[in-house]
Amino acid sequence: FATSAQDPVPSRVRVEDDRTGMHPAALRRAFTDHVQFSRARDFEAATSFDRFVALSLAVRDRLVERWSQTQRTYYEKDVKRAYYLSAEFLLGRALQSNLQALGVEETYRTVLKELGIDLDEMMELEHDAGLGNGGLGRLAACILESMATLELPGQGYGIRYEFGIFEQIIRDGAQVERADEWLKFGNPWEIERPEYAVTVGFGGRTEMVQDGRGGYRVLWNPADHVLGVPYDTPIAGHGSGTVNTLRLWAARAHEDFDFGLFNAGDYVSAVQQKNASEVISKVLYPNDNFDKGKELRLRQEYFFVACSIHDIVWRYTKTHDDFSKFGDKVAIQLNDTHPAIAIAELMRVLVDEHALSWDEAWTQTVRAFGYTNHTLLPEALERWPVALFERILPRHLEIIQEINRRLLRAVTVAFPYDQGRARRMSIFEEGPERMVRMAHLAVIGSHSVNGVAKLHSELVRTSLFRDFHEFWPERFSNKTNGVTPRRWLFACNPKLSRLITSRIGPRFVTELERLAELEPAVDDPSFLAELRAIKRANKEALARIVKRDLGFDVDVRAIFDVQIKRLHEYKRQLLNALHIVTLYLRAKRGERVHPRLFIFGAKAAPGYRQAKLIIKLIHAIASVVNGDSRVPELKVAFLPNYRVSLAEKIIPAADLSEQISTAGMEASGTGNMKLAMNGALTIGTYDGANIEIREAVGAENFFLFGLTAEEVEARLASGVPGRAVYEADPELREALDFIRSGFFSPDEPDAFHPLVDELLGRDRYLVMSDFRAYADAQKVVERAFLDEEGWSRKAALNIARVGSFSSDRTVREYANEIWQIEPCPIRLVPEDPAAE
Ligand code: 4GP
Repeated sequence: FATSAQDPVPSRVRVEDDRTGMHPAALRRAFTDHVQFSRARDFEAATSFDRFVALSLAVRDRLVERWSQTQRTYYEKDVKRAYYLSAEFLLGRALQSNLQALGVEETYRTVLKELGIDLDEMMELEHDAGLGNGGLGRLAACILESMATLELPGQGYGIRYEFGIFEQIIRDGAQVERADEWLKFGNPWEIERPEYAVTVGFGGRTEMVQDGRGGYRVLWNPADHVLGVPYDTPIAGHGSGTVNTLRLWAARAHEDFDFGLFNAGDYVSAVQQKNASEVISKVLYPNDNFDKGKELRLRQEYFFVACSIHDIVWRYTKTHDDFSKFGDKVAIQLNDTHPAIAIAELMRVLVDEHALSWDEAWTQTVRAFGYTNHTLLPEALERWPVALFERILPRHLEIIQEINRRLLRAVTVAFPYDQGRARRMSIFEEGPERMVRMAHLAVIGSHSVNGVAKLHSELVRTSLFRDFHEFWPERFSNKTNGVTPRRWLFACNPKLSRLITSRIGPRFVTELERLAELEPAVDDPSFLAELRAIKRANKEALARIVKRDLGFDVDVRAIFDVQIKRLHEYKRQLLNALHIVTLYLRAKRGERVHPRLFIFGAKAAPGYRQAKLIIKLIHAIASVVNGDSRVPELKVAFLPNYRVSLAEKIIPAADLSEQISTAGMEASGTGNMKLAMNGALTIGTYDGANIEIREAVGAENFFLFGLTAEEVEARLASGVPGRAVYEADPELREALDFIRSGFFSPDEPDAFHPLVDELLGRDRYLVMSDFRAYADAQKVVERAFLDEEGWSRKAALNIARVGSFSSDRTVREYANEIWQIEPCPIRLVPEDPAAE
């Protein structure tokens, strides 16, 4: 084979064949062989999708050796491992990440080019793995990637949803949902492992039986069983030899799922009932920051938790005869309360199945668990009716009652004259319907509780879990979120990465703090000019997407003003919309406004009426504004089906990052970090990680506005209605009047009255209260943007100063302060003795 690319493999790696070799010749053979043998296609007849799968398999082969070696090393060294339990993993695409992790992207690009294939086009064929709603699920994906890059022994556990987050279609300016058939054409990254299937019980009864040692133990006889089949996905570290595992469980009917019907000869009904079990892993609940309390959701949670705890205990007992070291070898992180039932499940397994005493089991359980809280919104806190719990998980309810009994005894001893405290701290909420509070279970059963940004962790301590913090102050800490710079800078913004590399070398990719070395360059006009040229090129690329998907031209000199995140009232897309209307009316009056393109990406939960109406309003405004040839300076682009792979295209093109939540309501935010890392300036409230971003980049490089969390609390308590603000602000009044009059919805003039009524009434998210400060801050933005040089200097400072928002920093903090795990470097085999 004639080859043109350089061999990127260090000389000590000797293995060199079609399955593992990194030489251009081996990469080429691997690809063409997979087309021929895995897809059974002549090269000429292969479709582009065949090629995508073949390339993915060739890349996967190269991960497999490292994957096995990683798992073997962990086992041999008997290292402590961290298990990340999460109902969501919003992974996005894998091909480019894996190519880059292995360091073969450029080699493959050249090899494919010789075959007449464009790698970038090929990467576009991959369907996003959308097994999450938003921030919480994407954080889980960043954390796994950072663990592998930092060579930390870790594993993720979750659910292999057959349908991930729904596909959003816009029809007549409104959101319509379609099922996300991400597995329709197969998933080249996963490996099914039916041999490790786990049986999970539901329902039934408990009884006391003799334990054979003169005592008694509890026996749970579940009414139904479901099988959990694991599917493993490799999570490769960038430039490390580590490949960790994400194990996702799929529900299958258990063989005895309905003996009765089979015996009665009703074969067809019996087979039909298989569906009832398999429905458990069918679909991701599409709610962000909201708990709907559905029975099937509780079943999903217990299903994946029971499988995962079984797996963790099984792995531990392979190398240990008793459980005295369980907490030394196992850390389990609960990504919010969705997997919190794991605390009761581990107790059940240790006490009922392994005959530990309650105290021994509880000691190991608390040592193992850590809990991360991701939201303070009351509607998101999981509470389950006791009656439902008893029906589905009778043994777990007994265990939770015992956990609670012991807690309340301890609380009463510590605070003997404080009756209210025991009631407030109880796992059970009394009322017309008794409820199980999952957050309380999570706090009581974990040695560590953390929030995800400084302000949020402070509010966790002082409001949400105030009593618990007084009782166990040492349990509480902060772990500010981060994002992986591999995906959110290196991969999504190759031009900027090249510029950074040309100035400070490539090590920022795994050591993001090194971005600080760019600081001297912010006063170098040639650096700033290059930065501007890159932003412009990225904006041109996004403009082509807008043209392709929405059909209109945009001026790349406009401010690209970006709000991309789930549609939620507390995130206040409505505030942004009111500002657009204000600018539009100013322009109509002949005032000068700088050209702007407002870019939105947002899915609304299918059952969230106000959120869907806000999407409709944005489309209605877009249709008027974009169609008004007398106001050519303003355009509104709502890009449908916002998802990880779309974010990767929008973020590098953003000038302005909208982080405008009601203060105290956005736990952290992570899009704010991604946008700043790519040189967008933030307009934001004093909320979540915005506060820390502003501290890092400098107040003069951040557009702050609005009420503080304390002021929000006070104002909500005193109940200032939106109408008072409306009366006092003529510009706001005009904007709202236009919306209410049906100007943007002539066919349906009343369409947006529910939104206006909320604003003029309760205004729960203080959109009205913050409007003037926001509109004024936007004027400051516009002035700053007119100063090209000044703006790019601010952008450069944002890039240079966001080094601490890497998920590597976050994961290091979890590893050192919560999990107590250490890096375990993987030596690739066989080593070349000559290289030693
Ligand atoms: C989200 C928070 O809303 C967001 O602020 C945070 O950055 C993210 O978690 C990761 O910590 N919470 C959820 C949720 O997505 O459903 O609670």
